Parts: sequence; C-alpha cells; structure tokens
Amino acid sequence: MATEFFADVPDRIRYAGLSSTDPFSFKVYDPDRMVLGKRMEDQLRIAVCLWHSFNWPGTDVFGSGTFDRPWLNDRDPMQGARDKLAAAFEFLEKLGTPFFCFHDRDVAPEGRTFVETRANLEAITDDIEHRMQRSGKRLLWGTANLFSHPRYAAGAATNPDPDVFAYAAAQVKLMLEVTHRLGGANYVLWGGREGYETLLNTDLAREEQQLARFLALVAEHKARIGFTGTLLLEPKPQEPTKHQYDYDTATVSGFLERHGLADEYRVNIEGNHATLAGHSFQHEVATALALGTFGSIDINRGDPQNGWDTDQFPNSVDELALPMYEIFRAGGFTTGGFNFDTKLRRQSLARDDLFHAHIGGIDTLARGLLVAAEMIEDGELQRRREERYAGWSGALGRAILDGDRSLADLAEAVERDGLDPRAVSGRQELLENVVNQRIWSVGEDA
Ligand code: XUL
Ligand code: CO
Repeated sequence: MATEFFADVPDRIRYAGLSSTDPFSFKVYDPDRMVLGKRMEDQLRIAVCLWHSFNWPGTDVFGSGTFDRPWLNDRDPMQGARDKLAAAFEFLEKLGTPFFCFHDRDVAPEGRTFVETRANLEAITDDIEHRMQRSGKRLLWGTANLFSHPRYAAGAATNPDPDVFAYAAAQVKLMLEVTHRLGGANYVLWGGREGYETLLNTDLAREEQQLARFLALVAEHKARIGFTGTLLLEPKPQEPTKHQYDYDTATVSGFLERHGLADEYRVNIEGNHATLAGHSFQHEVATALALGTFGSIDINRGDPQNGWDTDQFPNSVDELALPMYEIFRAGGFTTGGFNFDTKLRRQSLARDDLFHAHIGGIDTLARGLLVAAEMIEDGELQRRREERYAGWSGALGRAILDGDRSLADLAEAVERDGLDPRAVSGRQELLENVVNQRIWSVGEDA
C-alpha cells in the first residue's frame, strides 16, 4: 500500500482553539501548553491502540465487519500486516500524539507452528522499530493476546492443561522481549480468559495458584532481560468469561499482596471496566492510588443505557474531571499514560471517523486536565478534606494510630472525659458545587 490511506486528512492535526470550525483541529489539546508544571503532551501521555483502531473490522455479535480495513483481507497475511502498520503510523503522525500500544497478534499473524509465529513477529518488529525511529513515536505498552485463539478457551495461566500454560508463557516471554527491544514504557497483562464459565468444572484454589505462578515467572523474566518498564495488570470483572479473577483494583491489589507480587505489578485501569464492576471510574483510580498500585489508564466510557463494555471514546468532561483530579493530585503518570482503548461505532465507517473520534476524546482529556489543575491549584477540595480529618492530628487521634491506646483505655477515656461526639455535616452538595463551578469556569479563560 504505497499511497496514503487517510488521504483526505491534513498532514497534521493542530491546536486551533475553541473558536475553530475546522473539524481536523484540536480545540483544547495544545501539546506545549504548561499545566501543573509540565507540557500538556507530557502530562497526558496519549497512546493510540492498534487493535480496535486497525485490527478490528467493525463486527458485532450479529453482524460482519463494516469498516474499510483492506489489510485485514490481504491473501498474504504478512503483506497485510505491513500495510496495517503503514496505515497506523500514518495515523499516528497525522494525529501527532506520542504513543501507541499493541498486542502481538495485532501486528503479526500466527504461523503454523510457534517457531513460525515467532519469526513473523520478529520480522514485523524490525518494521516497527524502523517506523518508530523515523517518526519518533514511542511504545506506551506491549501485551500478548492470550484470549482470541481457541487454545485459550479455558484460560491461559489458569487453564486446566499445563501445556496451555507453557504456550502462554512462550508467547509472553517473546512479547516481553519485543516490548523491551522497542523501549516500551510498560508491559500489560489482561486476563481476558482467566476466569470461569461455571464453578461446576472449576478448581478456584488451584487456578489462583497457577495465575500467581505465571505472574511470578513474568516478573522473573523481566529482571533477567533487564526490562525496566512497569508490569501492569488490567482489571475487568467479566466479559468474555462470566467471572474474571482480576475483578477490580481492590481484588487485584489483594491478590498481589497475598502472593508476594506487590512490588512487581501495578494496575492498568480502564474506565469502562470500572463501570462494568459496578464502580465509578473515579473509585477505581482513587482505590489504586490509596493502595499504591496505580499505573496507567485505558481511557474509554460505557453507555449507561446498556452497561456492557462498549469501549466508546470519552466525550464528557463531567465524567473525567474527578478521576483526573485524583491522578494529577497524586503527581500524575510516571511510566503510564492515557491509552485510547476505544472503538468506533459500527456505522462510523468513513476513513476520517477514526480522526474525529480521537480528536474529540483527546480534547475532552485536555479539558479534564485543565479542570483538574484548577481544583488542585486552588486547593479548596483538599483543604476541606483535610479539615474533615483534623481531629486525627490531635492528641487522641495520634495516640490511637500510634498504637498507644487499648480498647479498655478508650472506654475509660470516654467515661472519664465525658466524650459525647456529635455528627457534623459531610458537605456533599457544597463539594459538588465546588466541582461544578470549576468545570463551568475553566472554559472562560481558554
Ligand atoms: C479488553 C481490553 C484489552 C486490554 C489489552 O476489554 O481492555 O484490550 O486492554 O489486552
Ligand atoms: Co483495555
């Protein structure tokens, strides 16, 4: 595919401000604008995903692909893989954002044997390396697809057959090495089939041990090859299986502690996985930050009307302001970033729809960042939260937390000092008004 694939799209999407009527421009995302002491581009660390955007034909459970992705139908799958890369890098360069993410199977086809599969991936990795050098694009994370092939129907690490465990190990070893070679900032493991369809045939205790062993082996190999990126687990409660073990951030964090893996892994939180688990996106982010496991974000949203993993592009500043407040209040990303694990709607089949979707999502993130920065810099929410806990800095609070008071001591103090604490207002509506005021006012000076 020698010609441009997105020929109707300008060479570069640029910042043009809120008054611009050009659909191929950013209205808020201004890479060089300084926010909280860093360039906006360096705060947001935006990545494009190669699976939904370049390797998915627009199928749904009732219908075949609607998208115009000619490389997926190439009779020579390696040629198709190369054409796909050409289109993906053209997209990345025109969009102008710094990162991308991919699974092994997004970029290179399976061969008839593992040896052939490995050779395919290694050959395509040469191409990727070359394109990265030329374009300056960087890899936010790599991952292995341990869920599409029928061999993984009953799980990868948690499969009842150790041969499948071994096959998955071979695939992750290779993809971890590829990620290392390409200078990836992180490596992700999403346990899409690490779960069960029925407890009738499932040994939960055994599968937990298998998963822990697998993750320990990955951490060991990371050290062996000298990969310094972060290992990330991506929680998701269900879909494709009825129940997945990496249910949510709290579950994953407990699992890591239980198996001595807490120093090795962080979480990659996805907005729509949070809501599938019955949580808010803010809850998942705040929990990871509180438990010390925050790593990176797959940015997307669900649809409140149906509740499954629709992977839609983010478009609501109201929804993003608070998760972003949590992230940047804690200092922002280290190796992580915002990866667009997002799908076009099946009818969005014009080539440039992929641009409009990303432009809108990136502008929404940029605006969310400005709102978060405002809330952090004016400090009102933080001040009010600290005031709420002020008692814990007093003599009694400190003595309790330092372990200097027994239950009996406390009972005695209540009687001796005549303690009679009264409820105080949680001020929820006032706090909600503070947030809305920031959301409404940030656009005023933009
Ligand atoms: C699935 C999902 C995956 C992971 C990578 O819901 O989010 O795309 O991000 O395997
Ligand atoms: Co994801």
